[in-house]
Amino acid sequence: MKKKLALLLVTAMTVSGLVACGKSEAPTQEAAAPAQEEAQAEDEAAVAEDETPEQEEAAPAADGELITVGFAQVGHESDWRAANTKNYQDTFSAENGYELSFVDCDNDHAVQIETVRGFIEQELDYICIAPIQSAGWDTVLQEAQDAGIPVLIVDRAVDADPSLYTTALGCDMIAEGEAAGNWLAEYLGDKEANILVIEGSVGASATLGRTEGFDNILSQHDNWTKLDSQSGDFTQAGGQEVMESFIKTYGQGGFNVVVCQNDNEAYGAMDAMDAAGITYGVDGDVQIISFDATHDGLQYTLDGKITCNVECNPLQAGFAEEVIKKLEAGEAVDAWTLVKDEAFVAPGIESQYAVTMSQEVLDGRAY
Ligand code: GZL
Ligand code: ZN
Repeated sequence: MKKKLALLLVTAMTVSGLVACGKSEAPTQEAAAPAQEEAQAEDEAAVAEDETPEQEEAAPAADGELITVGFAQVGHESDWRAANTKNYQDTFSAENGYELSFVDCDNDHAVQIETVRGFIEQELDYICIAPIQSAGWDTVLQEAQDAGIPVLIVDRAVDADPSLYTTALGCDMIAEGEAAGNWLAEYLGDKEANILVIEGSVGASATLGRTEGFDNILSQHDNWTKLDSQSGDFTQAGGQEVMESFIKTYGQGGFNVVVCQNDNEAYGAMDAMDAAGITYGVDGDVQIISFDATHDGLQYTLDGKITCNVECNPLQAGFAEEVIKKLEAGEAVDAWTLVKDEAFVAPGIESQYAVTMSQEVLDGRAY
């Protein structure tokens, strides 16, 4: 795609919100819902479309060449990330008409900024960024815009003026945190909660949003106490390390809820509690709340080890491709697409906020 054509198209975008359900089958689009403030739509609700971003025939650029797409990925810290990476590599393949420049930025913000600068120097047609942290993006986004390269902010959000990028897509992390809190309130009734939180990577919108959302609910319960929160960096090792230090500090019986901001942290926390002889799960002393609802995370939920697991669907590349196809066709694009989430709970638990796990629910999952 010629640069100046891209620049022309980028400014022709409308703003509206599309909501894609995070279900295991191909996401469908429903009426718009309020999105994360970073990507707040400036316009009325979208006209919900009923088609989903299926894998249609290849999308060769107008001039027949492959469309070049740069993807600055967070890293390889979690199972969720691995599923998200595979989804982008499967979607932006040569047979689909793309040349993907994929860079694993290894959870290093400075590397990610330089990666984007490299994409700009290579004059790629499009740049996708899954931002490791929300802050520090204005300068390089301005450089991409000056170079006439449309930027798609994917998965996580940036704390930057939305006019600096073409579109944003991903989850409402605040809603995910609130879903966890609402379920806990329903589950506990008027019982007290002594809560430990293993947070995600420092400065990531997933961490900031899930923390904010959960705290919105926590503040409504004066018999809930957040004893401590530390970052486990979205990794299993991080989750285990933080849980071990929590156990040293608060000891057996000192806490009854552990919120892990992703499944890999939950696996580490379970290892630490096993080693300390602390029981968890529906028949245990400690209830674990996790996020991501990856396959293994939902297996643990089905097994009653993780009591509540809030989904975040990693299969989002179809929405990024949809934006690129529209830009290639000279169509206006949406300012944001929100991937709606749902939550899951262990068998035997009925909830207005979550789906009760079963083997068929697990078998029906796409990741
Ligand atoms: C959420 C995503 C988070 C996952 C983690 O959209 O950004 O990053 O929850 C991953 O597993 O590390
Ligand atoms: Zn989600």
